Amino acid sequence: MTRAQFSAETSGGGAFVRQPNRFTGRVTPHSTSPAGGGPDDQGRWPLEAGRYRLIWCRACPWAHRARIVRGLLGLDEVISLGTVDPIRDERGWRFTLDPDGFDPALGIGFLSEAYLATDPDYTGRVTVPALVDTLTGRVVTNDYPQLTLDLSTEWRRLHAPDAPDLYPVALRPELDALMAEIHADVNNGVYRCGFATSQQAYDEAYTALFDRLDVLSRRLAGRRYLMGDAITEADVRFFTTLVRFDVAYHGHFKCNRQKLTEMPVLWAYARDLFQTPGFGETVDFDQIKRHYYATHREINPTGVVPAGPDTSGWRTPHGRA
Ligand SMILES: N[C@@H](CCC(=O)N[C@@H](CS)C(=O)NCC(=O)O)C(=O)O
Repeated sequence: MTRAQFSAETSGGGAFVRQPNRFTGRVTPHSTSPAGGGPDDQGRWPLEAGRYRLIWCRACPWAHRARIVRGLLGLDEVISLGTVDPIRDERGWRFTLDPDGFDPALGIGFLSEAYLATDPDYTGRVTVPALVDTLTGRVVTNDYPQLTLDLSTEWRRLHAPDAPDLYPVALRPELDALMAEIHADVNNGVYRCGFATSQQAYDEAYTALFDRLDVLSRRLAGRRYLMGDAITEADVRFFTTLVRFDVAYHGHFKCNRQKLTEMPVLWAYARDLFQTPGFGETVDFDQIKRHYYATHREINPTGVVPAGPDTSGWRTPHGRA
């Protein structure tokens, strides 16, 4: 019998079906709770600078997008950052990068402590990103797609004066549809390739992935960013998968029709973003490789981490304008 990386999230046909997000609180200026209060009766937490903490892992694409959006919007001083080790042990994400092994703001050694403090019966995977309330230690949300959209919209009052509009109202219908396609075929598509336990499930995911990359490559041949002249949330979401493509997905997840470096438009587009303030400095290729190759033991039982590829090309001129 084939063993799945996450058996509770694998269908009878061998396809990877991602678990739903358990915590879906929202931080919003529309909360009726006072400052320092908990969520109101609609699950809305009060908007406050310095209160909430974003827990991320440098290796994780879903957490990485929150880290980038936070930076682009100038929320670095407003939402603090806790970073977990890319290697989990049997107790999950741990704060072993902090000097004494505890997150200094939350006082916990494992992210699971915050999940269980919020829901003692929680049995799903403990995931990053998570936005945690530093006053109570409770998880506000691990709903990664809503989290970044909320940073753009609900947190606007606390943005830097020159913050970009990553989710412009006029573009939302097209942007939402585009992001749904990118999620299904690319962001989650690489996981559907890597975690498939049947040939058919893998073949379907692989075909959808590269068909979508071909469509996006044609789109980006005629425009600098996915929605035109300005960076939007869609670019952030696409970037976090592209930047992991050659170091992790091409080999580890068998997404190997081409490497990113062999897809000229997408490679130049990804380099353009990488060299934009707020993107490249958040990327840690070493942690990305160690996380994927060393923790998914069902698909890489030895845990050996490859030495390559050479990533020096990311800083070479991209030629896009
Ligand atoms: N919250 C989502 C996406 C976030 C996610 O999968 N994050 C990964 C890291 S890239 C994680 O935290 N995994 C924990 C685990 O696999 O136990 C989910 O539950 O699938």
